[in-house]
Amino acid sequence: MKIINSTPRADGFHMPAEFAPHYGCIMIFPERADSWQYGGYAARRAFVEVAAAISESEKVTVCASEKQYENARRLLPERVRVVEMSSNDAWARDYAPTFVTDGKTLRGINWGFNAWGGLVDGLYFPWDLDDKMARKLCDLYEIDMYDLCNFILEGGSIHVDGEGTCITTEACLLSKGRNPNLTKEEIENYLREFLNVEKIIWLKNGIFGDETNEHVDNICAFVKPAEVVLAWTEDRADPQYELSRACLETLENTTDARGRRIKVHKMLCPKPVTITAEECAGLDTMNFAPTRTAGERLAASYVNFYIANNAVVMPIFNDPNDDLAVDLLTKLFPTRKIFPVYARDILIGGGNIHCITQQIPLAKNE
Ligand code: KQY
Repeated sequence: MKIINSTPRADGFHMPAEFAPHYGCIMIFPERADSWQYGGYAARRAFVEVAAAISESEKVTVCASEKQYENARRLLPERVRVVEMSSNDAWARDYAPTFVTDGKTLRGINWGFNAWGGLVDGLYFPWDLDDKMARKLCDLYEIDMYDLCNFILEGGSIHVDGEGTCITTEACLLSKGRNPNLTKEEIENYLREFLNVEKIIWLKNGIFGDETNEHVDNICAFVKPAEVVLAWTEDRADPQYELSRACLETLENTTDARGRRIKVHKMLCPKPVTITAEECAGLDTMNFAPTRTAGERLAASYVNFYIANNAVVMPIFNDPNDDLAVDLLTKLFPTRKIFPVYARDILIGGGNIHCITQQIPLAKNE
């Protein structure tokens, strides 16, 4: 593995859209007991369901700690590769590499990772093992890497259409805990150079209470070029209403990198999902403090789905709106099988199916 000192833009590489063909997918097995209730027992079952669904149509690698290796190997289907690798938690979207290609070769980007805000408003300390994962994974896949370890960015904070457009949120990328010394223009330049995009669409906010400072991947996702789904509520009394309405206004009043207007499909959220006292009792403390409090609202959204080669793996919550969300994705992805996964146990960790997966695009010579 070589470190490359230029940029993907200079080298003719770009980040493809998630709906473009994949070589595979990376996941990490969950175990930390202050993130996942009751030692992660139920979360591991949900991760296994996700990995099994994705691995029907692409190669899945799951990284597991030495302690969880045997368990992961036993629970995951044989077609899933399990490798032993240390991490602090299980958010492959945020700290596996972002992959770029020139259509022939694959390269990785190692963004800096500081647990969603470092010592300002980060979610755990330390995060050093997570931060090393992109480099280790580039080694594992034998690909060269752009090292951007001084620029803090998580994969869940960006979505691209593969045709020059990136969507992100101001709440996250301009937050004080990430790159406080960079201006919005300087941050845009990093995105232009490293994702190789022409246009960045800045949504103001994401999902209410999303502890990542409101990653875009929980509120809005491309389903094809110039077409997105947007997490929505019709309840004007819900704090989510204003956040989603402002996103809609931005999306309706902009064009993408190719000058196209963007078609927005509203995706109704489930009713507010709150954590129970029993679930909280199953979470270890962090620095002697509880990581969640009973009744706390979790950032539940159906938009946090993963687009695999032949499937869309989506979260459901045992909510009357589950069926509407399944129907919408069935209509929007007519050639893919929709896999709903009951995802409450992933949500309790602070994210969902998109946050625990990272696609590896197919470079044409593979
Ligand atoms: O990308 C994500 N949504 C990860 C959230 C991490 C939360 C840590 N408890």
